[in-house]
Amino acid sequence: MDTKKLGFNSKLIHAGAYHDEFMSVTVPIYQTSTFSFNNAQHGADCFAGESDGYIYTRIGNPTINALEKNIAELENGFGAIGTASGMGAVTTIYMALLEQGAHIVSGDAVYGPARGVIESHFSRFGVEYSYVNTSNIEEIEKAIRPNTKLLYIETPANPTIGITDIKAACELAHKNNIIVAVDNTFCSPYLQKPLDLGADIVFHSLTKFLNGHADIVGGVIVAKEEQLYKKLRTMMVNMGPNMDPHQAFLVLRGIKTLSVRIDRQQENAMELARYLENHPKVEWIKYPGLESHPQHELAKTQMKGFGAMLSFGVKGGYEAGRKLMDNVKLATLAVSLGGVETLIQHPASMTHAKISAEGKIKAGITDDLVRYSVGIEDLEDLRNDLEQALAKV
Ligand code: LCS
Repeated sequence: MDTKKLGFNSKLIHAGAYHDEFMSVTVPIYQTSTFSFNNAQHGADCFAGESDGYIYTRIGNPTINALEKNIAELENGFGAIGTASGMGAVTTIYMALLEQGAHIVSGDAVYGPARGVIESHFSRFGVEYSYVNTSNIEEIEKAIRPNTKLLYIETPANPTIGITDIKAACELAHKNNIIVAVDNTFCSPYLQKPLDLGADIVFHSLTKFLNGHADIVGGVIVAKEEQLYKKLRTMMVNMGPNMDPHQAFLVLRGIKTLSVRIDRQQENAMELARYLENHPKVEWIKYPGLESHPQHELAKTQMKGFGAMLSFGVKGGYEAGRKLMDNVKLATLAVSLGGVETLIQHPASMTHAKISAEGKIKAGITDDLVRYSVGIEDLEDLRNDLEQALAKV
């Protein structure tokens, strides 16, 4: 069946899926490291790319391939590359596109290690970097140098929930021959399609919304065009941060319920954001669905929904935030996000701890910022949980 013509919810279930010789309804787990050849010529043809046969799981595997095809269709890309983790996707992109002397312009509020690995490691190989507030297109423009090769955007950003105008950023980058990669982890393709807005690459930590059940770590890269896809795949195959078949199977299972999970999560998120905005002990809150969010209008045009991630500060700063985190009972104090269970964490001391104090201030990762990933529990229970915890602050 040509799944390309199906609607998004049908694609979630059917894109990339196939039936094996036993007509299994779900994609089986091909838990094998290697695949046999019919004869020596067949082996040579597979290596030469003249036969479709599988060779070795780092290079390709039917279960992983099913997931890659599924996500490539969801993101409207040419092809996808599964990786061992979201950071495996990030570093594969960096390795493929940043040579010695190249320059990257990146959002300053991005997942901490995506920034840390450039500042601490890629710099050792002569890669130059500028971290700017990509919500402000002028800041991106000012940072561009003749050797800028990659514009790296995360929107909504982790953990500030800042939003970048993907279309405007891509127009600017392309005028300067710069490739644009967008981290779509906070939205998933259900809420935002960066390739349709002009990006060259979109990638995810599958660990979050796409899998949705906090039981695997994984990543994926989707390229809009064949040439870039091949370059990224070659890098992944050579570097080795490949996905595992069992991991791919679990993501294929999780992805089927993506839209129903996110519908419920963002419904809860909107109500909780309104509740927190009106709470006397809450100093500030950032959620794209609130009129008070500085890029609310942009969010309305770029995103299909406002997502399930919110950040807020409690009056009394870090100590008050700690009190809140120590007193919630239903929300779990843990890093990661996007699963069916509600999680709460403190980025300045946890996920973004490695960014310098100065870098954190510039990026808006304040000490009082508490990040809250909304799950699919009953809204009343989540509100009551926050209410009793805030009462103790
Ligand atoms: N991109 C974003 C936006 C992320 O939030 C994360 C992980 C990654 C990439 C990296 O993916 P991973 O390798 O973990 O699959 N974010 C985390 C977080 O906020 N808390 O714990 C992990």
